[in-house]
Amino acid sequence: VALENGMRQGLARGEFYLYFQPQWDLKTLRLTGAEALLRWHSAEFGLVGPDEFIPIAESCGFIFDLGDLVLREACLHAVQWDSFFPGLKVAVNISGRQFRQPDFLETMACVIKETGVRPSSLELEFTESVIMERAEKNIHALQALKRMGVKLSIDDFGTGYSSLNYLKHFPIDAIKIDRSFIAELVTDSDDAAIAEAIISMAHSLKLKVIAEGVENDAQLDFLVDRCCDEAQGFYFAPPMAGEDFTGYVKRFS
Ligand code: G
Ligand code: G
Ligand code: MN
Ligand code: NA
Repeated sequence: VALENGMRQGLARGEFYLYFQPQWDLKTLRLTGAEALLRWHSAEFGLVGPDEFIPIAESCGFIFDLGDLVLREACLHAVQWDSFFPGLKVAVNISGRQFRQPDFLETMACVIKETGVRPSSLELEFTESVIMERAEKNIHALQALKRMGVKLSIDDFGTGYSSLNYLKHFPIDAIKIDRSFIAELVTDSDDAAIAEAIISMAHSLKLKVIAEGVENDAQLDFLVDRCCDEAQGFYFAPPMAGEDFTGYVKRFS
């Protein structure tokens, strides 16, 4: 309850802001965009991580206000970066409760219109579990999002329950291999087999694959050899503040 009240005050005080982690194309070796990651620098509690406050925000409904802020901020940044790096995309994490909110599609359309973001520079990430529950209903919502022109991806792929049969019915553009499979990629033959299988399955379904949590050369070599499309992780850069990412984009544009 202390955190819950703290979050509401924190939002009013502007204590929430986005960090951005670069994503790179492994074939062209070009910067492709960034994942937006929410941060809370609380005057009262110090730096609080999303793993801690997102679940609380979800359970108390604060995620609606927070999700709005994230969408708007991400779009405003995307507009700015698109002006000197055309096509750069910004990926935004969408929580389950936010997605299930009846006016989510309406909010999305509003934010696109109000910020003037090029819809194709926006990628929405849904976790496997969010997409798989109420799968039939989700297909329609996802199709509506596709019609708006935004890209869609499945986050933390491989960690949840997933029906591969459903996967082919979802209008998804990309799959993100969870970093738990990348961590021991080179030393654990099971993780290597899983990563390899995800890449080949995704490509058979004409989906792009993004590896998360890439930290070293050996992991990168493995992924390049298997034709993984994109990667993010400390090997390239940690998540950084918006103005730092602006400098980063200028360096690589
Ligand atoms: O940045 P960090 O590794 O601490 O993020 C931890 C988790 O919090 C990640 O799983 C990420 O998906 C989630 N997360 C980060 N930012 C957001 C956000 O803006 N919205 C939602 N729903 N989840 C986020
Ligand atoms: O959405 P997702 O659950 O993937 O959130 C990404 C989180 O992973 C961010 O909080 C980010 O700080 C963290 N992260 C990003 N790159 C790396 C990495 O290379 N290694 C590890 N261990 N964590 C990372
Ligand atoms: Mn994510
Ligand atoms: Na993830």
